[in-house]
Amino acid sequence: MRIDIITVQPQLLEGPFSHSIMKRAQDKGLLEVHVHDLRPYGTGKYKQIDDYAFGGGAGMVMQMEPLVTLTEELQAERTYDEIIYLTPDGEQLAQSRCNGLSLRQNLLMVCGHYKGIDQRYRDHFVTLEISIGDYVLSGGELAAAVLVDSLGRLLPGVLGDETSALTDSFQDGLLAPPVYTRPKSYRGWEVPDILLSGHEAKIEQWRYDQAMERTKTRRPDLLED
Ligand code: 6GU
Repeated sequence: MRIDIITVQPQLLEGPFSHSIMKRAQDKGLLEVHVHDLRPYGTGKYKQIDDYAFGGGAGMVMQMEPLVTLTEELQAERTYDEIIYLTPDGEQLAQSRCNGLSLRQNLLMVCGHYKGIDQRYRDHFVTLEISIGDYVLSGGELAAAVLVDSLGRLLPGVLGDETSALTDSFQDGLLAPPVYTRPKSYRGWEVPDILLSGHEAKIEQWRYDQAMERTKTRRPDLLED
């Protein structure tokens, strides 16, 4: 999978993909992330990329020209399966969407800043709008990082068996059950006996029951359909 990201804050996207699992995914050639600074595509002496909103009101709006120039430069090199705009008024990201997107080859992500981007770019270039939750971030970069991470870890070969994405919370529609590691007893706090029993079927049943119980109390909405 190749992911291109358009941003006015490329520094914000330097860290997240340079470590741990995202780094391994790239080292193995399974994931390529290319961050593109929008600023050089700005117009005039000051490389302007934003302007006042028509109709007035506080906040600047990212202009068409720089975004379109960079987008079309990238599109000349490859066809994107989706052009994703990260925005708090987009579709709320869920695991089902991550699973689907992880099967695509080329994704272009566009990070907004200020009051957002000119609606005409959304109308004519963007194919999917994603939010990562009901709260407002100062820009789309951290949301893009979340999306890239959630996709990268689903690519075949990125996670080993021991960290398989199949046992994640949400992957089967339930929250994950509790987990424990050594020591068996810590300050008198004990690991549940069943996990030490060696009885695989009973352990599986216990985990399922725990996952169901957690989901019922914490996220009953997940059980609704
Ligand atoms: Cl994608 N962008 C911004 N700026 N804020 C957000 C968001 C995205 N998702 C949740 N809040």
